[in-house]
Amino acid sequence: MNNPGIEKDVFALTADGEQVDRYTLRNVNGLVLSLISYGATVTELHVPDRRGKLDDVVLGFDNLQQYETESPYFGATVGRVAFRISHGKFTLDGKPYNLTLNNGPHHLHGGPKGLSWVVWQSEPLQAEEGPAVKFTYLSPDGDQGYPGNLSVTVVYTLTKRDELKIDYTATTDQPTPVNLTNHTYFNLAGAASGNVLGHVFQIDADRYSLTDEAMIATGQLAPVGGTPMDFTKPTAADARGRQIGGYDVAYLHNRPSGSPARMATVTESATGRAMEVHTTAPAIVFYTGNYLDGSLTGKGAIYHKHAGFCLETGHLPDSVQHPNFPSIILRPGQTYRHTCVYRFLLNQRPPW
Ligand code: FUC
Repeated sequence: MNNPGIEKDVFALTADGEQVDRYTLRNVNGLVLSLISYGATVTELHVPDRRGKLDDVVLGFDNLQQYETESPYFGATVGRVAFRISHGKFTLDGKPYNLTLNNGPHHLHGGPKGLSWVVWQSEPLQAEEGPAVKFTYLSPDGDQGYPGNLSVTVVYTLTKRDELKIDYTATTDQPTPVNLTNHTYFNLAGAASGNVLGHVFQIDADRYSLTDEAMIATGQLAPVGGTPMDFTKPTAADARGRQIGGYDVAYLHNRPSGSPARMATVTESATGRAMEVHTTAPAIVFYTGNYLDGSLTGKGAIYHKHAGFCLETGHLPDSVQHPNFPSIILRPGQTYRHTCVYRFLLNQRPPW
């Protein structure tokens, strides 16, 4: 059981009787990652603390029914277009589209039956970097209102370098917007340990996206300097975060690059755990579980407000309505690519 590798079993059947598979991956340093084919979801991630004690550092549930009915996207793959699209509307090549609505009058995280809420095809891979699982899904033309048949692949690898690496690709047969992300809620002190606002965050971004009272992007990018959004230097989320009800902020990377570049670092002093986020994507959404309210339970925990944080890499929210934001339109013949790496720094000091 302690050898590096991969095991597969049946997690459960959905309410519709579809089989959901589970994969358990182990790397050479004892990290353990569990994934399920419902939503191509991260359900467990066990990481050693400074004394070598393993804790599960991601929020999750104990059974599939909770993932199907009440999940705030715990660990899920999100798309076709993550984050909010105002009133679910966009125009592409002169043609208007109306998406399904699931956040008041708005479209959130790909809609009510988006990629987080379906069973994906899956197969184990033994990559040179470590054990991996490939998930694929064909989202049909018109799915949630989006044009084109979209073929999506997500590969999770638990690398020898203690990384949870996520590689996304997608192709389409009609022009369509694509912005995939992963919605894992981390708590570096352990899933059941409570509030994450004491964690220290550094985010390599000088600008963030302004939003209105419904959390819809206005299209304006503002400097972080002098605001509670400034994480250019390592800062606990606590002091400033409580005043604004926690963070739910999209940042634009200072140095976007074609290959994964470090965009954020998080440390937790009690356990000594530290994690870096590297991505090819131009943006990251920092969310501190502001909508958790104690009504969800799992892994022996009650998930209160700020029980976990998400660092979701991708493009800026509502890019389809703001031509000044980097484009998320994928066209036939092109391949969408996005890599996100969550790297755990074992027995290493964070870079400050
Ligand atoms: C994050 C936030 C959203 C939403 C969702 C569940 O992506 O940006 O506001 O609450 O999670």
